[in-house]
Amino acid sequence: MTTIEVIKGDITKIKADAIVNAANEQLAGGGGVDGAIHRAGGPAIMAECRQIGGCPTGQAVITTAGNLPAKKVIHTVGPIWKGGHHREEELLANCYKQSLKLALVHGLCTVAFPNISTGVYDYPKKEAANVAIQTVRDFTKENEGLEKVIFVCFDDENYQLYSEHLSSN
Ligand code: AR6
Repeated sequence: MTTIEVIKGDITKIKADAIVNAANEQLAGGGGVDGAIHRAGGPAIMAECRQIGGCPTGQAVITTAGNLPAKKVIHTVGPIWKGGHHREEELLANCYKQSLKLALVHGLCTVAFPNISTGVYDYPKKEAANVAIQTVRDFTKENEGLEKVIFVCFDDENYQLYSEHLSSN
């Protein structure tokens, strides 16, 4: 059984086997959680991102976590919200699935996610929370080996959405 938890806070402070970054296709760094992870983790993370070169939307890659308390950073690229008819839901679900697959391949048992695509990429928060929770639940039912998945919410709105969803069913 995998425990699924929600907490409010800064993902760079989380001591999980892997934390997930909401990156862009160039793995070029940026604002939001991506900026926070690179700032706190130091240049070793960007050095590996440059070597990898990029990541398509809905896929995931893994690097060192540099100076962070986590062991690894999994970088995934969420979809930019374009109204909902551009495979956004499928692509966002893929982010969660591919990140968890990569964690399992690397023997990482605790994984912390930010609320991918709900910042600059503008995915509606409620819909994104539904996709994230459903996808993680399905994946952890079908795959053994993950001890804990933590949804790390930075803003009150996301924290409330996740708390309500996880406690109601
Ligand atoms: N810890 C946890 N969550 C955070 C943190 C933090 N330290 N900081 C922000 N968030 P965003 P996106 C939340 O914009 O929408 C970047 O420039 C934030 O409240 O970081 O997937 C990349 O380089 C929001 O709920 O990512 C890409 O170009 C969530 O993280 C682009 O933004 C995601 O917001 C990706 O956009």
